[in-house]
Formats: sequence, C-alpha cells, structure tokens
Amino acid sequence: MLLRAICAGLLLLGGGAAWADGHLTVRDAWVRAIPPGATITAGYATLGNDGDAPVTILTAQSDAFRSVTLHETLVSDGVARMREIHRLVVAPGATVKLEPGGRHLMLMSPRHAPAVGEKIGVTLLLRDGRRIDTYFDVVAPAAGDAD
Ligand SMILES: [Cu+2]
Repeated sequence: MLLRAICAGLLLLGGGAAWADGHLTVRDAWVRAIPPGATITAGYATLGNDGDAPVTILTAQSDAFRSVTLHETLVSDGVARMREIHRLVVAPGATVKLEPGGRHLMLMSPRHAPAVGEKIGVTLLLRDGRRIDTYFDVVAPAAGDAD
C-alpha cells in the first residue's frame, strides 16, 4: 500500500504535461524611424519560445503609438498588400521572424515622433493573459527601404 502511494506521488511529480508552459523570447527588436510627415511605421523582431508549450500572441500595445496591430504582408499579382492578423503562434523551440516583407507590428499615430537611437516600449499581449514587456530600438530608415 505504501509503495503504491509513493508510486502515485512520483507519477504526479513526473507529470510535466500539467505544467507545460510557453516562454516567449524577443531579440533584435527594432522599429524604423518615422519619415517626416508620416504617421505610420513598422516594428520587427526575432521571436522565440524556449518553453514546452506554444505561445500565442494576440496583439500588442505601446505607449509611443495610439494604434499597434499585428500585420502580415501578402504579395499577389506582384502587388504587396498588408492585412491584420489576430494571432501569431510561436511553437516550442521555434523562431518566428517579424521582418520587412513578412509579418510585422504596424505602429500608427505616434504620440511623438520616436527619434533614432531611442527605445520604445512595446507590450505583447498573450492569449493566456500574460503581458510581455519589451523594447524596440528606433533605427534610421535605409534608402529604398520598404515593408
Ligand atoms: Cu503593416
């Protein structure tokens, strides 16, 4: 009887699935500085997940912009168009790049024009209710740059 109780206890301790958890990592996060007269820019980063469950990002917020959405760029008939996406899943062990020409953060209506070299705070909102605070470096736009 005692042995059986101990075994049951070990099973509970070993039952890692009950504790599976995603852990989002954010690297190389940057936004393109806003050209004079513009009110829109994009944010890019390398997202990782070193946990053992998927992480789902639903949206993002920033004190520096009134509107932040997740976008993807689609090319059809040679024309690039953007549309909002309402979830972005990072599988365990996977890397998802937010990059020019692909998925990105669309940042609109800045509260002030972020200066090159500044960092802006961005909070990623996860489906499980967690809020991941991160910082994006403001980088000068390169000539000929496009989303
Ligand atoms: Cu966009």
